[in-house]
Amino acid sequence: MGTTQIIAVLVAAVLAGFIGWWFLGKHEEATGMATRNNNEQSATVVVKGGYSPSTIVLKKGVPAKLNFDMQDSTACLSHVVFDKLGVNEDLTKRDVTTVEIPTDKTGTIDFACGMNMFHGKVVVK
Ligand SMILES: [Cu+2]
Repeated sequence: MGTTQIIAVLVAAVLAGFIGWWFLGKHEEATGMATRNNNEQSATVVVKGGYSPSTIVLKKGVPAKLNFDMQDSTACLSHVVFDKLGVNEDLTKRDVTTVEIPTDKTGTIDFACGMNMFHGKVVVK
């Protein structure tokens, strides 16, 4: 192997490592667990250029509240829409807007901004 080939292999290895780290890191960051106490669970979603975390895992059968912490001033994210639940909340009225999530059955409940550009989901399991 010539020097050029060795360098090419090294660069490829570094790139592969970086891509792996990026995806794993992202994945971890994107999922949030709800905190549970007594017979209630809640989770906070920060709204700032998107939803963080964008996936929230809830436990089935425990009443759940999602607190949307509004830190974005663009019109795009001003509303949060849960199509399945018939919820369309204006997040600009309060700093934190609470949405109650039914947890009577397992499944995924999607939510999005008012223009359907940013997405998140609640997974009940
Ligand atoms: Cu939008």
